[in-house]
Amino acid sequence: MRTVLVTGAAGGIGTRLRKLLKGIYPALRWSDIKVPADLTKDEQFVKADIADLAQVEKLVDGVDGIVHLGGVSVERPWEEILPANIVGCYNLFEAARRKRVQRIVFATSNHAIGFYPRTRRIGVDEHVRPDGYYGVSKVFGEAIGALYAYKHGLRVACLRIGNFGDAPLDHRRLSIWISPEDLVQLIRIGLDHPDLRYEVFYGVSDNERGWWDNSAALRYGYRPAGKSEAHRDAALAAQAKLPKNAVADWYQGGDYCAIGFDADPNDLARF
Ligand code: 15L
Repeated sequence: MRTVLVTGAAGGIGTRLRKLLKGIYPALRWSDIKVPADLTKDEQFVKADIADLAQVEKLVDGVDGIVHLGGVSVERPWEEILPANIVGCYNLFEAARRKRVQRIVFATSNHAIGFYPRTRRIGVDEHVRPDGYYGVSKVFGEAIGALYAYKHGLRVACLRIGNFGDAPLDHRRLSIWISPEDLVQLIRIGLDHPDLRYEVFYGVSDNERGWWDNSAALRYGYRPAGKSEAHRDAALAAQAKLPKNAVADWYQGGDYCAIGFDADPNDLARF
């Protein structure tokens, strides 16, 4: 991997990666729909709207690998998700195919499987259970990744990221937290591992309370170092200040599951 493009450079994860990936790959190209406030002179930045295929084709020209973080990163109305996350994701894969990019690491999300109860341990072979339009867009990204891998020969790693940050923020995040360094490990596996064709990995640290079987990532050499239990007291103290919600507290996706929820809450424990 010589030249790596990272989309979503101005977002929370992109902003951290701009420091963490420096020096790992010879050339890094950063992109976003808006210019990052802290952009430095030595960073190569291309402003682009991923909803526009012509712009994306130019953007990916000459890169070997892409880390696709761009698009909408939270639950939003369908009208916002469609151009940024569905059309944008198609554009990214299609432009990569046309310009012969070898690899894509796609940032999917725990919200692709948010409607699994916290009592279930799941791997990557269960049915998806998206918890909103955002989650649906991540399922779409995982699917188009598989299509372009098996039909067009791209190498694709989909990282179902839990919650990225220096520490887990609350009770739920104690199960799904991923440290910045562990995410970098997974990105490097996605960009560099010689045996990879298409995989879905959980973007999660080594959390005692984890809900996900991440053996696929472990098989590829992932050795997470972060442990959420080290931050337990602070996370539980923060949780104690949050309102309770039967739906959000039951499902892995938390608050996203409760947005617009109007199914029978008595069914929670049955499904
Ligand atoms: C995500 O996918 C979001 O991008 C992030 O903002 C958080 O909401 C995270 O999931 C989470 O579930 O904590």
